[in-house]
Amino acid sequence: MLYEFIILSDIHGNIYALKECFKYIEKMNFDAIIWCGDYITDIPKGHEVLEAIRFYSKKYKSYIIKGNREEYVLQYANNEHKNWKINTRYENIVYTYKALTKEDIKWIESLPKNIEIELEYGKIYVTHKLPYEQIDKCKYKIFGHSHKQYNFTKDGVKYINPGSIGLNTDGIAGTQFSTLEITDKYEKIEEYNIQYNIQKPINLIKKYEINNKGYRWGELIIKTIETGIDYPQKCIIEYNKIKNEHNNLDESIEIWNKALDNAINKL
Ligand SMILES: [Mn+2]
Repeated sequence: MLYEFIILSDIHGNIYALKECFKYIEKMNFDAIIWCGDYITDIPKGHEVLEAIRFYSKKYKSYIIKGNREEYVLQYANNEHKNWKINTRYENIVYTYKALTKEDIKWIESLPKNIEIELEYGKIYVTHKLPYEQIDKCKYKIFGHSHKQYNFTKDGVKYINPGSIGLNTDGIAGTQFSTLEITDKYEKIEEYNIQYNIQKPINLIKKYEINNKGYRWGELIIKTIETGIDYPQKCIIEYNKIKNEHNNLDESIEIWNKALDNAINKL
């Protein structure tokens, strides 16, 4: 038997990048799409992305799991985080939640955290974060989360991270996915890096005042789309550094914005 999979992950609300990838994917031969989580937050088209996944998963056989961003939104929806509000560091989650429908929430609730796909060649284990745990009869571990595209073999298991559709941190201004072909004679992994019109998500974020006031998360996301460098991470490192220097344990928007300016201007 021959199996061909499309593997994609970490869309982060970037409907434009997702649509661009599907221009290529729709011309390919494959058996199923493996969706590795983090479809929403950051770029404010979460609802549209979920609609698109539901559409494509009716058209093509799909294995779909949830990522940590879906879990955060579900936790917020279930009132588990009383301190997650607009004008806090968590507003990205709050805004994402507000733009979703009840159907969207129900749908992400229905997604599993992991999936096992049984093939005669062994098992494919799909989860959001790099899995260290031993999985019985597992030949492939497929995951996302780091927004970096790579694959390697360890102890007879092939690890595949397809990078990020919406917000890669591989240093490219573009979108990524991978494919996996398995036969009884060989296996083949291909990594796609595709240019698209990054002005579309950037202009969208700029239009959303909510992304540019308060904690200005949108500014970090724009820089990452432009460069493929992890600016949110840089900002968080700066933030913790300043907080430690000043022995300040409280959440502070002033410190956050100073950290953000440092992160953006330093490079
Ligand atoms: Mn993630």
